[in-house]
Amino acid sequence: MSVIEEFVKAIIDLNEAKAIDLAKKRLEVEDPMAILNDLKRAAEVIGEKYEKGEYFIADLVMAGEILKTISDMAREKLRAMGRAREVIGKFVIGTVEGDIHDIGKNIVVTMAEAAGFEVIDLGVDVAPGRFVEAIKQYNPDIVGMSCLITVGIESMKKTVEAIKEAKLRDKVKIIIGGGRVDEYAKEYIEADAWTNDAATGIRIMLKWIEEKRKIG
Ligand code: B12
Repeated sequence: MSVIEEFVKAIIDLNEAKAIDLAKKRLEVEDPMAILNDLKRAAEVIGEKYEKGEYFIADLVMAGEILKTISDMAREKLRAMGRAREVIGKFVIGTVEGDIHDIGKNIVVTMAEAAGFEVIDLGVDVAPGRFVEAIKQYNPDIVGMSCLITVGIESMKKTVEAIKEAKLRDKVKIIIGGGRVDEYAKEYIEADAWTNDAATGIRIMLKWIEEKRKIG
């Protein structure tokens, strides 16, 4: 078995010590992005096991701890690799109301900072009103919403509606991300883009900033 497969298997098996040990070894020689992608792969299998009844909530909690520890290690290395010198735009992000998953969101935060965004992270379980207040206070170019559970789709819709009601929709681009979003959700929520991959999200955001600069 390759180190990568061994690493993914250790996470799926909830073997914390082995997973962390392999993560340390891999981070010495590999791009942290590769490790983050493998975390997502492992998380998907863990989610499937939970759905099938092979894993229980305690396993999900254990998985959350392992994923968080390793993603924090990879984020630390990403940060150490250097932050962009120039601030290129402002980005407000949060996990929407009713949802407390934040491992993916935190990866997006780190990558957005590395790409040159000033990031205002509202945390988890963020009510629509808090997104609206943050737009008023920080005047961001882009708002990001993360959602991993089905009920979060309605929270995203409500958040966009609140932004519209506050007459702020034209001022921001909105990107949604996380395991529960797709093209259909994007249309329903009336967001500008969707992704379930942080790197793709950052590429979309950079394109928006470039377009804005051309117009402005
Ligand atoms: C770990 C985990 C937990 C941990 C979370 C710890 C934490 N601090 O986040 C804990 C144990 C707390 C937890 C709780 C629950 N969980 Co949970 N959890 C997971 C699990 C296994 C992994 C999630 C994860 O971290 N993935 C790894 C990261 C890196 O991936 P990601 O989040 O998708 O992020 C990437 C991209 O999507 C993207 N991205 C994410 N957000 C954004 C935002 C923007 C703007 C952009 C651009 C990109 C972007 O960037 C990231 C990197 O590429 C998933 C399984 C799965 N398939 O996701 C279930 C899962 C999400 N959980 C689930 C459930 C049901 C729950 C609970 C309801 C269980 C319960 N009965 O209590 C609670 C919900 C509590 C709540 N109100 O939110 C279900 C949701 C099903 C559904 N359709 O609603 C899942 C899918 C498992 C399953 N298959 O059943 N969970």
